[in-house]
Amino acid sequence: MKRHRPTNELILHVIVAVLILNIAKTEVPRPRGVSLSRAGLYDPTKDFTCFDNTLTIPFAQVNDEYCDCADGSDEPGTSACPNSMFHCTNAGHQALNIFSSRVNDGICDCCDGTDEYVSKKCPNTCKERGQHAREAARLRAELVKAGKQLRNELSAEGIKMKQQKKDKLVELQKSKIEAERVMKEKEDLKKQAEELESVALEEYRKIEDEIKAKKAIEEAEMIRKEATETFEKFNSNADGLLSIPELQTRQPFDKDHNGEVSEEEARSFLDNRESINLEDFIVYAWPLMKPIMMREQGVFKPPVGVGEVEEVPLNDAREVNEEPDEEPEPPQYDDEEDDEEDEEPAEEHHEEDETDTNTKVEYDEETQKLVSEATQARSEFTDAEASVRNIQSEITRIEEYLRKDFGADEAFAALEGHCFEYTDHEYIYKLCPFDKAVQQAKSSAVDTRLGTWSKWTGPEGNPYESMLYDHGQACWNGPSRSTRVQVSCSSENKLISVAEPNRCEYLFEFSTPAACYEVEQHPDDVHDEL
Ligand code: MAN
Repeated sequence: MKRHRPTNELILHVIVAVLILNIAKTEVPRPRGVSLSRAGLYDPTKDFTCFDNTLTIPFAQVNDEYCDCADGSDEPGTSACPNSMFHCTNAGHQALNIFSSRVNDGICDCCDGTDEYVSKKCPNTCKERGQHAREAARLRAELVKAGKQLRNELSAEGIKMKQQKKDKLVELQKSKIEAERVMKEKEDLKKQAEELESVALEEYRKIEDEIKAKKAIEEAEMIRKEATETFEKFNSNADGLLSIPELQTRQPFDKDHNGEVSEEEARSFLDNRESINLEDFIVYAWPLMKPIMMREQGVFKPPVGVGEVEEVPLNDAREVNEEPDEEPEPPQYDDEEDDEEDEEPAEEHHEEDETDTNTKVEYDEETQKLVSEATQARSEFTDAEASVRNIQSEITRIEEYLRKDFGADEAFAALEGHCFEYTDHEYIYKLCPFDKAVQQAKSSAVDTRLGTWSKWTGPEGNPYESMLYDHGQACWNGPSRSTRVQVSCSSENKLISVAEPNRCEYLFEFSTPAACYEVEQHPDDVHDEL
C-alpha cells in the first residue's frame, strides 16, 4: 500500500496543536506587573500607546522606571508612576493588585516576592500560603455544607414570613381605606349632632351665665358679711380700726402655740400693719384669717343638734360670755354631694367643671336627647380615629420590616426579634439582630446602647459578612457608640466574642447558619494562573 506524504494542511494542524500545548504549559510572556488578562495590551513587537491614547512610545520604554503616560500604563511593573497598579501573579495562591508605590519599598506585599525584585529579599511563600488558604476554604466549605440544610430551612421560613407580611400589608391597606371612610362618616355625623346640640344649648348657656353671675355676686356679698361680722366682733373698742392689741386677745392667732399671741403674730394677720380699717380688712386681712378661723371652728364645732357648745378660748375676759353663734359661720363642705356628682354618667352633664356644679340647669327631654346624641357621636368619631391610627402604625411597622435586607433568600429574617448574649469579666453584651447592640455592666442594670441597626457592610461580593449598628449612646467627650458585627457560618446562632478595639467602637463576632453560603469570588481574587 502506498503511503501518502503528509499534506501541508496536516502539518499546519500539528504545528498549531503543539503551539497551543506549549502556550498552555508556559507563562505568557508579558511585562512585569501585568496580569494575564491584560497581557494582550502589551505587544513587544509594536510601539506602546498609553491606555488613555495621549502618547505612543517605543516598547523599550515600558517599565523603564520613567513615567511617560499620564495614566501610568507604561510602568505597570515599577514604582515610577504614582497612579499605576502592580499585579502579582502569586502562582499557587491568590493573585493580587497593589499600588505601584509599594513596589521595591522593602515590604513584601506579594507572596511570590515579585514586588521586591530589586532587593530580591522576599522569598516565594505562595505555595504554603495557598495551602493554608485552601485548607481554610475547605474547612469553611465543610461548615457551609453542614449548615446549609439549616440555612435552607431558615431561608424557607424567611420567605414565608416576608410573604405573610406582604399579604398582611395589602389587607391592612384595604382596612385603612375602609377605616378612613368610616372616620369621615363619623366626623360628619359628629358635626351634625354638635350643630344641633349647640343650638339647643344656646338658650341654656344664657341662663347658666346669668346664674353664674348672680352666684358670684352672692358669694362676694357673703364674704363681705362674714368679714364685717368678724371685724366688728374683734374691734372691741369699736373705733373703726382693728389693731394689734385687739387681735392679741384671740388665741387662734397664736401661731407658734406658746400660749400668747405676739405682736408679730397679730401683725401678720393685719397685712403687716399696726391697724386696719374695714375695707382693707375685707380685702387683705380676712383672706388670711378665714382659714385659721375655719380650722378652729371646725375643731370646736359642736355636733349638729347637740346643745353643748365648746368655744374657742379667748384671752379677752370681756368676750368670754359672748354667744358662740356670733362667730362667723365657715362655708360648709359637702363631700357627699361631690361624690354623687362623680358617679353620674358624663353625657347627663353639661361639659363644665365642678365649680359650675351649682350653676347647672336641668335640660328638657329634647335637649338632653340632643346632648346625649352628640356625646355618642363624639365618642364614635374618637374610636374611628383611633382605629385609623392603629392600622397606620401597624402598616408603618410592616413597611419598616419589609425595608430590612435579610439576604437575597431571606435566610437572616429568622434572627429578627431574637437577642444573643456574650458575657465578659465586666459586661453582658447583647446583640438583637436588625434592632440593636447593647452593653450592660454586671454591677448595674443600666443598659448602654452600642448602636441601632443601620446596614450590611461586608465587601463587594459578600455584603452579608458584616453588619453595622450606629448612633448608639454618646461616648463621654466623644462620638456616639457604634458596633460592627462580623458574621460567620456555624451550625448555631451564637455571639462568639466582643471587643472594643477603639474607645466606644465595638466589634462583635456572631455566627449563624444563615451565613452558611458559598461566597462569590471577586474577579481580582480569581487565580490568574497556577
Ligand atoms: C463605659 C463603657 C465602655 C466605654 C466607656 C467610655 O464605661 O461603655 O465600653 O469605653 O464607657 O467612657
